[in-house]
Amino acid sequence: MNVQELKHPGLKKWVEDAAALMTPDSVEVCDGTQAEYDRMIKITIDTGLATPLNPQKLPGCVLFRSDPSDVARVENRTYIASEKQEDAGPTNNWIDPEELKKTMTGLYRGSMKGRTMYVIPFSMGPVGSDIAKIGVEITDSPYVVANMHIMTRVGTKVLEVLGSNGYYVPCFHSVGKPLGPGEKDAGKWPCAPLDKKYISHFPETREIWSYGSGYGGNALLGKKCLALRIASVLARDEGWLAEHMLILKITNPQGEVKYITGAFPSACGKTNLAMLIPTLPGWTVETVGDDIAWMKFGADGRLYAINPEAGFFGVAPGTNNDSNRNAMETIKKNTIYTNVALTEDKSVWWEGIGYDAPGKLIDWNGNEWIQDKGNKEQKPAAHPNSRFTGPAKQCPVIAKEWEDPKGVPISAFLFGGRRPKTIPLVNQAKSWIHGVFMGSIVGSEVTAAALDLKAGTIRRDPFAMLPFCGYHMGDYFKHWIKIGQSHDESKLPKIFFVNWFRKNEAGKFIWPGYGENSRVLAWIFERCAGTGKGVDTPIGFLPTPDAIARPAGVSEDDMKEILKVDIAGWKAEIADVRQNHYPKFGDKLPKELYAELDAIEKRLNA
Ligand code: TSX
Ligand code: MN
Repeated sequence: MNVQELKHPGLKKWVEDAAALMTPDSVEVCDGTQAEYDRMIKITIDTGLATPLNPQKLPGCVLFRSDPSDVARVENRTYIASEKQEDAGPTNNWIDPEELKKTMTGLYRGSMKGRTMYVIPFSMGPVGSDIAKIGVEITDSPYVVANMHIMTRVGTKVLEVLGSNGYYVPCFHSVGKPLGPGEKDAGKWPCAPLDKKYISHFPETREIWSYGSGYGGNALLGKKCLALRIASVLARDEGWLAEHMLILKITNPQGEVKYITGAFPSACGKTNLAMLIPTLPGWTVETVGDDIAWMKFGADGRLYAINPEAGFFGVAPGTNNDSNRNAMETIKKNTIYTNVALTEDKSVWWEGIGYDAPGKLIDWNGNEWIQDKGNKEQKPAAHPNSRFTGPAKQCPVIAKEWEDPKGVPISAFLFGGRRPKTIPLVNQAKSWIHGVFMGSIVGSEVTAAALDLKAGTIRRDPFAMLPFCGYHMGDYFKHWIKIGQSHDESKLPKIFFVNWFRKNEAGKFIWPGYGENSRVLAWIFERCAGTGKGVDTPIGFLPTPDAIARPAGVSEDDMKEILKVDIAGWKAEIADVRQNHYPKFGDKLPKELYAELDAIEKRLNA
């Protein structure tokens, strides 16, 4: 479709103005068809950016290798350009919006020369759902178009809902690599150097401007930029929740169903939990979403969640048939792989795929790679942040209601992190405000894989939203508190803190995790149903010793250890929150949370 055919005058003008600035060779409006997807993939193969994979083993799959400088989200180049700096808060980068637009307009001038400008109308959430939002992304990357086809709902059906004057979030994206006459990408991933990359959000005008990166959340603007950073602002203003949460459906042996959402910092296995295969007989877990939940109140006073996405953009390394068989099944066809290793028979391999490298590989840099298990220094064949982009509908356990436009009613919120000590296996908040407190102190052990000097320390990531909140985190906490104050608490989800990552003195994991987590989910289900047995403690409700059946390999003493209140550990936790964590948010940290801190401390001292 061409620009002249657009029936929305505002959208047409916005596209024309963008084209005048970015001067692409041509402009195309995406229709969302399979033919369009296939054409995008063909273009990337013809320019040497994509490698088709073995059609017998991985039908409809391709592999991309990005530039080594363009492999992850760039937090230090991500901006919340609110009018006032205090509205972005101390945990976001801020630039005056006028100044930032001036700088970026300069960068966008002529940035699409030699390329096609694609206009992608997309819906976050089922097309036409009351909870869904429409965005339009302008991009010069066919890789982005193809990924957006999988991750969102794209095309003509979205333009139909938009009509001639519907609202959309405008999103600019350019890889920032104009082409000279006759120049081609010729196998080189296009992007701009780090100091020219900008991932910018304008919360008052609800605009997203991205420049210089073609990778993941920097470039697929529906995901972190729209569905979290901009949506969190909309949610604050409109009284709903846009959260970094998985959504799962759990069914007990009697066939009763509950829906649970959960927020976890990165590297805690959120996607694995969303697709978990229960070890508990008779229970089933199905997937509604693995990353983002948008939740609004229904007429019945309950909170209903939709997954705004249509696919999974998951980390490949560590994904295998034991950690996540359902993800492995999902990505066997029609999947885009980025920065994983290529095998001789044109299949894929990554560290932690569950078997040794089958012969000579091409690593994510495009170099020959032969596995040397004796060499601890060997660089990985797949980049640690390599990804698959797979359609959610291909997940064997996708819940039948995953695209229900009214969403699914949520019974419980989970918060969790990697906490080797102190934090018990599961702990239920005593009240909404206590749960908000739990969310506000979420933290996770920094793993060695992050190549971080702070490995072994706890990094706090409240609500797993620190990199994804489009406004001041203190105001975000206040928004959660207000939700509790303005709704019937008996209808709100119950809040739980979970920790699959407790270690013993020898540094070994005590809890087997994965499918065995179904034992914990079952207790949470029963607590929501009013049948689960719990004991009231200073830190919340813990399961009674017999409430969670012990899995094989976990001794009675182990179970006691991970379900007790570690008074000294909690006192240290409280002190750390008071001295090091809450002060980060300045005077916008709600007084209700300090009161909660005081109350827990008092109970621990009693
Ligand atoms: O995803 C994980 N989950 C959630 C699963 C539904 N992981 C992987 C985290 C990195 C992404 C886990 N790792 C989990 C877990 O529950 N638990 C652990 C820790 C662990 C690792 C290995 C073992 C046990 C626990 N293996 C053996 O005991 C043999
Ligand atoms: Mn995420």
